[in-house]
Amino acid sequence: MIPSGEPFLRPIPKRWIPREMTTAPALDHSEPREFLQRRYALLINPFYPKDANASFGKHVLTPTLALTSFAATTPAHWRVDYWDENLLDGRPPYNPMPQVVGITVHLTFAKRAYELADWYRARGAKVIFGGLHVLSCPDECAPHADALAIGDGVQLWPRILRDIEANTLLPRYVATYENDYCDDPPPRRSILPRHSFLTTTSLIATRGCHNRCGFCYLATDGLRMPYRMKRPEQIAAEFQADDQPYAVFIDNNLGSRRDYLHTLCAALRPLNKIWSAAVTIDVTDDPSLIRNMALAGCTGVFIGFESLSDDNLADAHKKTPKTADYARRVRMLHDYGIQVNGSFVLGFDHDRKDSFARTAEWIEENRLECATFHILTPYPATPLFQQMEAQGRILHRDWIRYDTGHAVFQPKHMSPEELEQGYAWIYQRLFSHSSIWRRRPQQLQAIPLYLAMSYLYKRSNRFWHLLIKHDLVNPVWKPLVEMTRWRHVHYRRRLAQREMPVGSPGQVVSAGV
Ligand code: B12
Ligand code: SF4
Repeated sequence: MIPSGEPFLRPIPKRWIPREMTTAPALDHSEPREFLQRRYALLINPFYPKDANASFGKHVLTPTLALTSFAATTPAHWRVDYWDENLLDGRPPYNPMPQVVGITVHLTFAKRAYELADWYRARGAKVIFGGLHVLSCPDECAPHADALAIGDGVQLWPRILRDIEANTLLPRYVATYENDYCDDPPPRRSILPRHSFLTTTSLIATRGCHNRCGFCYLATDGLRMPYRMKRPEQIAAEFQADDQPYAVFIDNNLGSRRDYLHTLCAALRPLNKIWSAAVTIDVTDDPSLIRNMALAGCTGVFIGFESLSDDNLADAHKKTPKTADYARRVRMLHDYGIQVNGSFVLGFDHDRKDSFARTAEWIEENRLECATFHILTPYPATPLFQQMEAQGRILHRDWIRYDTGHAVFQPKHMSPEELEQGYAWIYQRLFSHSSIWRRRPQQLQAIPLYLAMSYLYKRSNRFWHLLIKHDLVNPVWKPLVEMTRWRHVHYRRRLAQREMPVGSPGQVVSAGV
């Protein structure tokens, strides 16, 4: 048993972090205007500082689809390029100067997005902003952009480019998420650098979620996102076309409609590939679904347990099974060879100083292969933000620290500093040699791959920036992924022949974001 005071026995030393992971590349303001190339659009994912407590590996697991999804609607007579500042290749290109710069904006990198936008606009490019922060704080974003895309970029991007060509650009474009999702083209993955990620196959089959937790961005005021699904065959075709062994579903909750997930699994099964996805724990209500997921190649799930307190979950309006039943449900996933990356939110109103030790203990007892922690963060325009603001508990609006690694509100039963200390402690505990070992798979043959993946993911922060800079992410990860796929294909053949779950295959590839 972990003593409940352990997280607070001594200050947690600050972890070493390379400069590239904390500081965006400099922009040269004396740079003269370059030749502006008409019908050239540059799409940018801006830099954000990384949290030294968590794995740097997660940032190169799989790319965001924010830019590739609407890039697919770019007319053929336009050139379109992609630049992700987090891949450590320096600042985005400017020679030739793009006619249009499209930037995705989240609150944690809003400041960087504004810097980039101001720089490109001063040199003649038209800057278009889209993304979550544009939706929640349009008035803050507006002065830095020529136009805002509020909502679904897939519908808006071709209109915006048409208006730019006709010189009739409007300051705001709005689209909801209520159209038929099957009509969206597949994301344009060909613009992504293939060596820079564990896999370029980020798939998204559905948008929305049957829940509306008060802290989730899906509860943002003005965001209407009914649950929409693509046809399973569309998703299988995308997976096949990208020619990677492993895909990460970035859906908010792939398990929201169980009938849909059954049919999706049937479409993925013949591919003989592996994948992971975020689902809610209630998928385990239907054991036949878990079996079908395993048969279709699911090696891992990312589950937002959020909290081990039923009171916290009720306050957040999360419809979820009782926490006392979580352990049985985790076992069910493990029995089918599906590893569990648990996501936990720290700092809810019923959390006290002992909740860090209790959470760590539960994770170790139940052998969760991976765990991700988030300090409760009231995102602007969500019910949680409104509630905290009404109670006078918001400490500041420095969005860069709204990254779930900082306490930005006054917790109820501890100080903000104690919350941050508990957060740092729990990561340190779960990334320690002893904790990794305690959570090893029960099957002996699965241990070497588990250890290789755990050490690469959780204990290699000293090296990640080098792997990223030298384009080694995919080459280093690939053998582990291929081995996992190979073992999984054999595992599912055995599983298909039996009624009951069979042992565990190598549970290697980490699912979560
Ligand atoms: C993939 C992903 C990641 C990846 C890549 C992130 C990156 N920026 O490179 C990784 C794993 C690295 C990651 C890390 C983190 N993430 Co993340 N991540 C996601 C995830 C699962 C998918 C994003 C995505 O591709 N969505 C699908 C696209 C198609 O939707 P979209 O982004 O809304 O884009 C559409 C529109 O907004 C619009 N659009 C967007 N940009 C633009 C730009 C233009 C010009 C136009 C015209 C339109 C447009 O068009 C698109 C098509 O409709 C989302 C959850 C989700 N399912 O969306 C969380 C999410 C974005 N992440 C989140 C968080 C909190 C983080 C972390 C801070 C967590 C952590 N503590 O480590 C980190 C750090 C990132 C940071 N500092 O911002 C939160 C953000 C909450 C908020 N309000 O800001 C989300 C929403 C998860 C959640 N449920 O809370 N993440
Ligand atoms: S279950 Fe997850 S994705 Fe769905 S509303 Fe809650 S936090 Fe958001």
